[in-house]
Amino acid sequence: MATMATIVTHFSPDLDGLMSIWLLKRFGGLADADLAFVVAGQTIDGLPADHDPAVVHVDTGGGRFDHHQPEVAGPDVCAAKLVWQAVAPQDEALRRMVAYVTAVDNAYPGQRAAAQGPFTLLGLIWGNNMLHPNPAEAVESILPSFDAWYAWNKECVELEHQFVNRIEFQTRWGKALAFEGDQGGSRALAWEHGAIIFVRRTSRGWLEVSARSDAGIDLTPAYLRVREADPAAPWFLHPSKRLLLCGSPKSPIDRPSRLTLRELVDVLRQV
Ligand SMILES: [Mn+2]
Repeated sequence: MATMATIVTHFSPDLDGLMSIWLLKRFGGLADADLAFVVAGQTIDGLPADHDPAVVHVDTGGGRFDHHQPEVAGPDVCAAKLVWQAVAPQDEALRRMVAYVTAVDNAYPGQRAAAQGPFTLLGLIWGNNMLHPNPAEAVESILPSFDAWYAWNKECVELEHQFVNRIEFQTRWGKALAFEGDQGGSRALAWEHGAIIFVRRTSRGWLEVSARSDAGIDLTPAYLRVREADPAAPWFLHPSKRLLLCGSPKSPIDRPSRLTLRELVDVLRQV
């Protein structure tokens, strides 16, 4: 695609249009493209959407990156999906993001609650469009949120690959899962694996033992045992009694516990 390109979408760009623009700018070689806006469904100057390779229409105009034409429309398609298939179809993190956009753009019943919650990407987009009447400013303002969303999804994909190295074991409270790694989403993934106790050691040696919030667990006995096992380490039992920490990104420490993940697992088995 040419460098001096223009990306066209409809006024008040929505999640689908924004995701399409973001994909073209980050993965489609159109980082420096200008932005232009039309009434939804239309094209620049009323010309066919794809007649000029330097003008790329997304989510409007009936071209290759629109899905409102009868021959393309369907519950499993959106503009962002068409763009993704064209620019980066092998990227698993993008596939997940596009799946979400597809669900929202087609108003899948299960997505309505997520879309209307108190703090959602759609809410940010809506408010952002309110704050920036100039749609080009609105787009530039929201695109970094997609960068962050992508970074998070990549981390989740990587985490799932690394999760084959998890340790599952039994405790007095029930199933526990231990994991060595730095990814923030690992605790939620542990709950998905049916654990109610999550144990983690980061690359900096920081340790975490946490209990699922609805499991009614008091980690005080674990706190007493880890203090016996490594008295010199700065163990911290959160007032909720569900979280036992020894260093964390919010509370970084230079001298972590000497316990390895295996040793911590052994301690917890014996609580
Ligand atoms: Mn759309």
